[in-house]
Amino acid sequence: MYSGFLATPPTTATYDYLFYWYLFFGTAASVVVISLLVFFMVKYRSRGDGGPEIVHKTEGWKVVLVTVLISISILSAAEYQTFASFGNIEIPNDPNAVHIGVQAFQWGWTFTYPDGKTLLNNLTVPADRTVILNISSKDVFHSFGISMLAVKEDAIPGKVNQLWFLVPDPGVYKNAIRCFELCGVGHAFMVADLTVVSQSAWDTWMGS
Ligand SMILES: [Cu+2]
Repeated sequence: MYSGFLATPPTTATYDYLFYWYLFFGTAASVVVISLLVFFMVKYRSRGDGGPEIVHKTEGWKVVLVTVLISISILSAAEYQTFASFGNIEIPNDPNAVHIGVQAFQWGWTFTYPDGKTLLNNLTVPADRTVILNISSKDVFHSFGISMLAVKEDAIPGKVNQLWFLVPDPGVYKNAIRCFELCGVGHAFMVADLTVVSQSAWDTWMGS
């Protein structure tokens, strides 16, 4: 949950939007299908020998055509919504973005800032600014994730994976970051805090 935020971070908003879109059409489709099933079960239930004769009022191909057209429309719209969202998921081309290095290890996280400073298990970022993380691992496979921002990326030795996010408002989020790849006995405790500071506090810290 991200209920602590005043404004919804764009990464979370993207996934929420897609989730509710699929939830709406998935629910609508199930309501139509289950209603028809129940309706026909009742209408054509066994009445012994004295039941009404079954009459086909519509030619079969018309029903098939309409069903196929409706299915194609909904699936095409779903595909469009999904691909349109990719623009918010891919790493943005933002010259003002802050790049931070993330090194996973058994069992914790080292964050390296633009000025060379490093912090252990504390990711500090400026509010309302694009943050791009360059994620790698010192030893085994790990996975870096922040559930409330709906972001996650594998941390692989010898490889750098990127993810991005933006948090609109300052705040401290305890244990918001955790490892999502079983990596040894310390895995469950492989957490870190996310500290979001104002732009001026960030500038002061970077200058110090
Ligand atoms: Cu782990």
